[in-house]
Amino acid sequence: MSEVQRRLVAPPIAVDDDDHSHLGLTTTDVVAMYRTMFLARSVDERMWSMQRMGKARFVISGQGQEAAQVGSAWALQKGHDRALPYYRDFGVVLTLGMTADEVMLAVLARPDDPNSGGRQMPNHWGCRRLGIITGSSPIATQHPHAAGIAWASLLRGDDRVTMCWFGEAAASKGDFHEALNIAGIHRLPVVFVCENNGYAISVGMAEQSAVPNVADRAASYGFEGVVVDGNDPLAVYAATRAAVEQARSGGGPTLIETKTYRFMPHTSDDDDRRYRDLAEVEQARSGDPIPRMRAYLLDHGLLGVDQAEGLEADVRAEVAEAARRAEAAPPCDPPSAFTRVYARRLRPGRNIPPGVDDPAGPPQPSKSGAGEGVERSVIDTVRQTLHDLMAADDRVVVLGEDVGLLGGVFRATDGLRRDFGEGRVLDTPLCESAIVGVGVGLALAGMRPVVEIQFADFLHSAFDQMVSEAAKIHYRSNGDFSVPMVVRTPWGGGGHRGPYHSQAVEAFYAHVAGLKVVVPSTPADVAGLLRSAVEDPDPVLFLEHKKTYRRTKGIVPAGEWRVPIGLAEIARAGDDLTVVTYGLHRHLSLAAAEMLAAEGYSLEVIDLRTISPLDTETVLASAVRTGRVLVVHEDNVSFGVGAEVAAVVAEEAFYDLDAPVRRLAMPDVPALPFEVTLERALTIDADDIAAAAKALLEA
Ligand SMILES: Cc1ncc(C[n+]2csc(CCOP(=O)(O)OP(=O)(O)O)c2C)c(N)n1
Ligand SMILES: [Mg+2]
Repeated sequence: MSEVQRRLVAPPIAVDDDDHSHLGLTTTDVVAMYRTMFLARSVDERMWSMQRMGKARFVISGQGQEAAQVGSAWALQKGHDRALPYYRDFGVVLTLGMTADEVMLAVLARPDDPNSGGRQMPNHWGCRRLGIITGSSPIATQHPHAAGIAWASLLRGDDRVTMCWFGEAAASKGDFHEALNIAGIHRLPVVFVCENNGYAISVGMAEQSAVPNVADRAASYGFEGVVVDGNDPLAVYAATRAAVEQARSGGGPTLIETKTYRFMPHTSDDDDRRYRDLAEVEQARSGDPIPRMRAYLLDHGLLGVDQAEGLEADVRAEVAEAARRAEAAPPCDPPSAFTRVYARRLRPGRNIPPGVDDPAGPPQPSKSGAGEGVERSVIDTVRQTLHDLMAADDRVVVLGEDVGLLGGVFRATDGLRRDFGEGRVLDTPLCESAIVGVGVGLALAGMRPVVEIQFADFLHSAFDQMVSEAAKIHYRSNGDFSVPMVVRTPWGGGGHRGPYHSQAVEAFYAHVAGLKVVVPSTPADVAGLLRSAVEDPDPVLFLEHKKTYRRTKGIVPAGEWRVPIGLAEIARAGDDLTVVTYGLHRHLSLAAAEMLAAEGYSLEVIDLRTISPLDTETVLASAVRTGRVLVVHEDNVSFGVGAEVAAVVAEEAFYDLDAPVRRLAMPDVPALPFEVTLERALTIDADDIAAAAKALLEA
């Protein structure tokens, strides 16, 4: 007998062993539990037959795991607590109030599916109304969200418990470990429920883990891990209820591992005969939680055979009716594919046909405060603006490495902990993916997190959380969820900091619809854009050039000064050539313009300020007027912002140009070297800009 088989042989339930009343469950409760398990199974079976008939394109099954799902979800307060299920969790979402109709709408990808309106594959659950948080396909990304949501409960004292489900493969991912670490450190009110079915598609437990139990991992994060028979809903309920009570009363997290089995192939695309014997599956079916629970009800006299059969017939009829209604439901409307990209669209989406986009008004410049104000450096402006925002709105919290006690390695958050306390200025462990992921969770829970990533170079670790989660949540949930999170990070070279403390990262993120990318470089813009970013309902990447931190000073207008996201600034007006730039190179381009003015050339300098959404109007109007465009940035030349600006100008202002668009950017080498002369060989200064502009003027 294999290890999997051995643990699947179910311990018999003794007839006189009345588990449920010891657990405070009434007859009605356990019958309802059975009904929900049976409903999950029936929906699942029906969906497979619809798939075989060609009605459903692709299905993911939960058969075999219903006890783990229903038993655990039963311990939550519906609607009050927060749930982050994974893709097999029919039993979880049905327990929490999703209807068979809604599940069937998801299976058939109909627009009225509350989970995603057909945008995601089936089983990618999410329904704000039910406290079910939108989930995605990448394994384990939901763990940091769960930690963030639980952290929000702790900060607000709202007594909610967050529960996060996953397969055992998730325990191999960094996000799992990073999130459990944070949950352990802060004793967060969260329960992690692993449905260990023994396989990650084809890979058995022995090749996934050197320790036999996922629950063993909890010890290294300072909380308890519990192994439970996942085919016994009452055992699962008992363990989960205890964990929920502990979490609710401030006792911190628990990791529950339910040992269970998946009866069906991984998905309708999988052929499980390639990696397991049918005999093993048959053996596992002898521990099937559905007949087992049924036997419990009958043996305890809680249900007669006729009643059980009646209940089952009712459920089957309910599912048949749900399937019929879902099949009859209208299909998706193709133009809706363009909508709900942003919770607040600031500019019309590129290549989105007119008339179908979300409404967008061009951002308006702020009128308040102009003309007054105080002089500050960029770093002081970041700090002061964060201070003002935190004072005005207690949903604003700051988190990151060293942001608390130290005030950040650049001191951008200095004094915030003193003024607002540890609860709102959260020093995190070194775990960029979870820092951003926790930020996503805090935002989903209604907070306004401002995440600091110590150097932009280390944001790469959080790429998945940025592009698969933060950027896509509004779209994938069909607008049901949004992520009002700001990720601030110092970027850029020229400070002799070598390959890993110098990078320009804007192009990676500007490519991703759903994110907004802001790159201010004057104190007034930093203040105004940071306020706009924190108030914006979408995720904003806020890039602060390190070389502007202390050397760039300027007047910051008083009051609630806002600079709209998505609006470039003409930093210097001119007639002969347009320099399009941002970041430190705004200042260098202005210096170059000054140099060339002495030679009689009139340069216009446009500071984009926002990379995405790009202010194409300002760029095009200038290009049309001057006929010459030079794009300057310190990121590599290929596939960057310069390429985008050049393409826009070539597409829309070609006949107004007097010369080809040129790019002045870092050559395609991987990074800026540490040694000063090597670094200088790759960086662009004002002389380089002046020379490139002059060459283009004379072209
Ligand atoms: C990050 C990531 N890598 C790979 C995949 C493809 N994939 C989907 S499910 C899966 C196995 C997951 O196994 P487990 O977490 O144990 O859940 P189970 O499917 O067994 O319920 C894999 C490899 C993915 N979705 N995400
Ligand atoms: Mg598995």
